[in-house]
Amino acid sequence: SSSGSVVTLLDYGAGNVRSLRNAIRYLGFEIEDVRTPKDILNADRLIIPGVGAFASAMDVLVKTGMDEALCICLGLQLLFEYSEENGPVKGLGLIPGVVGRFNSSNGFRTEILDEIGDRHVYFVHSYRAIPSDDNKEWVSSTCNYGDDFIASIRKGNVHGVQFHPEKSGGKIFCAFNVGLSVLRRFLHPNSQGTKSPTQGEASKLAKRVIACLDVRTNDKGDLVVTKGDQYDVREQTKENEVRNLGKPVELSGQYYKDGADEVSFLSITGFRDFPLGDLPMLQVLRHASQNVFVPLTVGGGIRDFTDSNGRYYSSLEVASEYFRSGADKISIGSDAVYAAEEYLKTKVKTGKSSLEQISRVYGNQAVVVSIDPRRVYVKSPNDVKLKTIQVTKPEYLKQVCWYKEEGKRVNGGQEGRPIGAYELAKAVEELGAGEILLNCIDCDGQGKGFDIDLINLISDAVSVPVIASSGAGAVKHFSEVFTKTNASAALAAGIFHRKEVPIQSVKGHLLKEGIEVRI
Ligand code: 1PR
Repeated sequence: SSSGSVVTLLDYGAGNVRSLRNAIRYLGFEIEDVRTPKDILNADRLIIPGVGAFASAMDVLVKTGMDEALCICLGLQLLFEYSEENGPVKGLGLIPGVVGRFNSSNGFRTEILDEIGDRHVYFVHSYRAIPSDDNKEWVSSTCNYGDDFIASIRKGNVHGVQFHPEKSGGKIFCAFNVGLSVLRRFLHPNSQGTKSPTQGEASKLAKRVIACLDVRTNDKGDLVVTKGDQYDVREQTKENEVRNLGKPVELSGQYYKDGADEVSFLSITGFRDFPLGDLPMLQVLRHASQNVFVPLTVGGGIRDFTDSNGRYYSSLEVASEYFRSGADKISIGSDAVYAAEEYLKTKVKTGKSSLEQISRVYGNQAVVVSIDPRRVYVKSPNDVKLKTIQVTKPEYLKQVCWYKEEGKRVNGGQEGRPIGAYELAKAVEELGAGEILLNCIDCDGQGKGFDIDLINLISDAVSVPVIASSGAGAVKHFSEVFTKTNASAALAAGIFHRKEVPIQSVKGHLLKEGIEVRI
């Protein structure tokens, strides 16, 4: 190979680097992995992915001696002096400033961003670096999320972006892919691109539309996308077969082309036996990540396992295998319920739950907790110790209910737990969840709209982003959830699988209603 088409990649073993590799190859480059610090010094173009958690990344860089090589040539956050994430942890110290936790965009002045214009890029991070007098010569763009944070840096031939170029996919096959343009401009510094006329306009954080694929094996042993009514996925026929709505890889590719901001795969039988034995699901991720350049989340069965030979696998190993196979985020259901129950009982964070461990190594932003509540009506708020609400839905007006967690699966059935969605959400946030996927069993598959009461209850209680899920049946349900609640994303399954409402129509409708979305 001529060195002109080679990119050197420093893969320090955290997060989803597979998608970045796919994107670089897609742009026609070959990848050489850094094996020794020398490879860094010899590199023409070096890419350091920024995925994962600060402390674990620095740990690897220091142990392998890469940190010193990196200080000579040069993920954005690692370049700063310190991070508060699991810390303070010392960074590479190239840029003055500290990376802290969070409590859209303007003024670009770096040419790798020249083609972005007013389009959206994809940020997924719980910590951020703040612009200051000390680092202003580095800062090339900032964004606002509560306060101003650094979106990109640039000095000489060093570029850093806080967002994920490989995941900021516009429509790759037809129009323009924002994220790939950033990567391309870094890799070919002199490439010409058309400048967008509307550069530099401030924009808000866009609301996300997420397509969800509930995946399981059917009775013939094939992995299929299925969909339940209030979580019952079997057809109401004599055969009682598992409803089959298509193939996971094909459908995820379709949803990406249709403009989904993210795609989630939930393995709903939770790999009853052994998740790493569930190779088809890992294959699904590997194949999907070749063509889908928006974030992929995978959930189901993330917990500690002992296989039939007595070998123990930690939930962290299970999650790592998903990240290596192309997942950007993992989603935990049942195991997070256990962890929250234990935490509420003892008030002690052991650091040992899957939720705590995975968020420590891969960062909070990579860990979603899926909550699966069902309404329980009571006569008065005094009847339960848990948080109750007055229902505002016309058919149940003024009744009092609480939301019982039912996602916990035992022998394939559902077992309710004596914990409310509200208490669960607050506990998992403290334990490290970076995002909450809020389902509602009553609304699932009903097409009558999201449970606005529930979504308000939870999104007002936590400061992490909440994904509203269950019940979408028409475009108006999406604008309703975004105008009446603080949800930052809305997820749907059935209407997309049955092709009743294409994702483009949802986005078109939201735009018309004045709601910011990525087009
Ligand atoms: O407990 O960590 O093994 O994770 C299991 C995961 O599987 C959880 O995320 C749980 O939500 C999910 N799950 C378990 N059983 C079912 C089921 O359907 N029988 N599916 C299930 C969850 C619900 C949503 C659905 C929305 C939107 N699926 O994801 O996609 O309700 O549907 P709609 O737009 O058609 O209304 P663990």
